[in-house]
Amino acid sequence: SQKLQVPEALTFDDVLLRPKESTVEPDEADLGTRVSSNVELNVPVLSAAMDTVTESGMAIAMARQGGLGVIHRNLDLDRMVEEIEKVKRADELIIRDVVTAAPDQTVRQVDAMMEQEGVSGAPVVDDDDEVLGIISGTDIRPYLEVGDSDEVHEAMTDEVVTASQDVTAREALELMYEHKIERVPVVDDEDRLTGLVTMQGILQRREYGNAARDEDGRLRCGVAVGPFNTERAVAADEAGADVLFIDTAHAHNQNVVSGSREIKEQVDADVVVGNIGTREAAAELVDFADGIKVGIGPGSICTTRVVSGAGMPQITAVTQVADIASQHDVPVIADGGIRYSGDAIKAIAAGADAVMLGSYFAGTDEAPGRVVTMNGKKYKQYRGMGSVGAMSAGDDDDNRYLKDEPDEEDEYVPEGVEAATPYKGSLASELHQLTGGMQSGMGYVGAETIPAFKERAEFVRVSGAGQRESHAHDVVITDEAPNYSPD
Ligand code: RVP
Repeated sequence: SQKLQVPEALTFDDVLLRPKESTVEPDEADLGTRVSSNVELNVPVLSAAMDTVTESGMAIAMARQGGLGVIHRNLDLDRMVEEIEKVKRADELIIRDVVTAAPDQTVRQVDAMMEQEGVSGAPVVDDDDEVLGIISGTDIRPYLEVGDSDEVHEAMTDEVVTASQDVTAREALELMYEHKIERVPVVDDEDRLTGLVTMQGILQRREYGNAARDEDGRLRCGVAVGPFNTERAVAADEAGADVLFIDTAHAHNQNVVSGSREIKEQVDADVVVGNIGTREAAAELVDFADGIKVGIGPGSICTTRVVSGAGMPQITAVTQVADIASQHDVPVIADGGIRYSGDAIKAIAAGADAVMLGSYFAGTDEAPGRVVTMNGKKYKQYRGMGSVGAMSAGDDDDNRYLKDEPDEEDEYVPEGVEAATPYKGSLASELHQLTGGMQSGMGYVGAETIPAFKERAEFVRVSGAGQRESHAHDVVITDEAPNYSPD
């Protein structure tokens, strides 16, 4: 029958990169890319919009390393705004959430407050926010021992060096040097406090030279939103999100397409739409989307293909979408199914500009959730956003996998599972392994940049025997490698 004359679709394990002549040393390979029309990254990697992967902590860490975190949407609107603001403020030169003291507080109160807030000094302001002085541990400690009053206005330094709102890092450093101080309050024309620049903050920004930043030097931040909630999308945009990810399981659905178009018209941020996995779907999105995300069923915790019978193996899905998207200069993100750095660079070879990972990062310190111990091994929780747990946790009217909110838990038809993943330590070291492996792939193919690599890379098809040969085989592994554990 005609029905059975079907095309074949391939995934990561079906292919390998064909080695080519090269003059590129892996550490010279440049991973810079574009994730959407107006947002460039130094590292082509995104952390998944999942409630066990990305909140502000992960998004800050990802952006500092040059990638992008996409905050999940199992959060109410206020929490979402807060999380975005935390990322946008994390590395700001001028801290806006300043811990302040009042002149008539006692030094003991201020000491306790500074300890609790984790700061070592605070501007002293009156009821109108006018700066009266500044107080630090150095002022407080001797005062607690030998002072005869215990009010802040006695103990504080009242000759305060302040800066105006347009201060640069260089100017702030000069003030600090000249006056031997570590923090400079920022004031408006009426001497009212609007922020604070600290030495520690300036040094921290230097530490992350590869960070993904906006034009104002703030960290980049992505956030997932539903296709039918324009209010939420507008709030995310106003909170400063750089990229909105219209987060659906099947974006080649006409309601999703029109909802996404509507959102695109209302916001300044870039709008990435997904997920899809075919050429026809890409053709629907290229004329308005700032980026397209690919993946129907490849995720480690995803059961969509088994539950619904629908899906598209990821290498074929990415090549199909990239065929169309590249003609319209729309970036493509390969989302899901990446277990090793080799998978990530294969996704780029297939035509993606960046990759999104969930399970790879869920075990890191920066992912939400705590470490649990089972049989002496450490794990962190990792669950699909279409799992019963994640669907019932969200108050969302438009969960990605939810058709109609059921009254009873057993009425959900999940497309994801709840699981645990080995605890892995810091995101920075995981990402180092991931990007190091990707650069290695670029070395084997002989391409110094991501665009050049996409052009030059070719696949060979691998048999089952070839795949067994690829993995460690016929040995007993005695020491765990940082970037490999057999499936
Ligand atoms: P992985 O990296 O293989 O763990 O896949 C993560 C991706 O899986 C997510 O970015 C998302 O596209 C998809 N996902 C998330 N939840 C579910 C589900 O419950 N089916 N799938």
